Amino acid sequence: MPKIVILTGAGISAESGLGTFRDEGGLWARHRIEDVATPEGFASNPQLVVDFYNARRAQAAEASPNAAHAALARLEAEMPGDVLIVTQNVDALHEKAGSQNVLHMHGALTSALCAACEHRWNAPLAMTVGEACPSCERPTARPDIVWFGEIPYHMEEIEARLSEADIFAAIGTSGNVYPAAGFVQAAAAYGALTVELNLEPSLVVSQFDETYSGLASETVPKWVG
Ligand code: BV8
Repeated sequence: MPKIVILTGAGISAESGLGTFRDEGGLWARHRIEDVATPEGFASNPQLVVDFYNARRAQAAEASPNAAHAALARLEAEMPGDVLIVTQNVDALHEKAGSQNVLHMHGALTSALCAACEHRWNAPLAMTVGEACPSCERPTARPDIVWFGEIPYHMEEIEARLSEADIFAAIGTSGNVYPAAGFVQAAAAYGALTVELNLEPSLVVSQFDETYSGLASETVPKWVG
């Protein structure tokens, strides 16, 4: 059975009603990245950042997976152990669709992190500034999100799985953000077949062997077969 690594981005959740980042009216259109997705932004205005993620957490909690998430869950069920989803998304739509092998390289809205002792716990729907860590009791709770300038999670495992991949697919991502946008180059160097499924060509489309343009809810079920 081929080993498949699938990178997903905000575009796979767009048809579930969750905003993307760089499309018209996307999340970054309403907020400067520096203000809401950097440690400096959190340090200078924690309330703005906590409110930003509380709003997204509430929206994500209400969102349902779409046919693209469902198709990937079916693929994993048909090939147990051979499919890994590496998502840049912080929503839980892959898990809601039934996927079990999911790595959140940019963190997760459902998780809170203690900036002092690195304890993690299930985030309340609405976090507050200066919330106490349930472990060390210091007022150092923050969203468990990888901000710009911070090191993405699971990088060693991701790199190991890319080196073994027979197929690497990128779904719903613009190829703006590294190191995720560099995964296609790594997978190709290891000999994987590389496939992009996106509404429009990404910034790294030229590095893919195959590309399928269109809505993820249509292209992904067709690709999965
Ligand atoms: C790091 C937080 C060091 C959570 C996010 C070169 C090398 C290394 C680093 C850098 C580099 N150059 C610059 C950097 C630094 C920086 C970076 O990449 N900056 C960019 C802006 C230039 N990277 C970092 O800081 C990263 N850390 O590099 O540490 C390091 C490196 C390697 C190893 C060890 C240490 C940390 C980056 C993480 C930042 N956090 N999010 C949150 O708020 O959500 S990034 C943010 O962008 C989200 O996570 C999001 O998922 C991600 C990527 O965006 P996309 O998912 O692609 O979303 P976007 O809107 O851009 O695109 C949507 C796409 O979907 C579009 O193409 C659209 O056409 C398509 N689409 C829309 N609708 C549909 C659709 N497709 C199909 N169907 C549809 N219906």
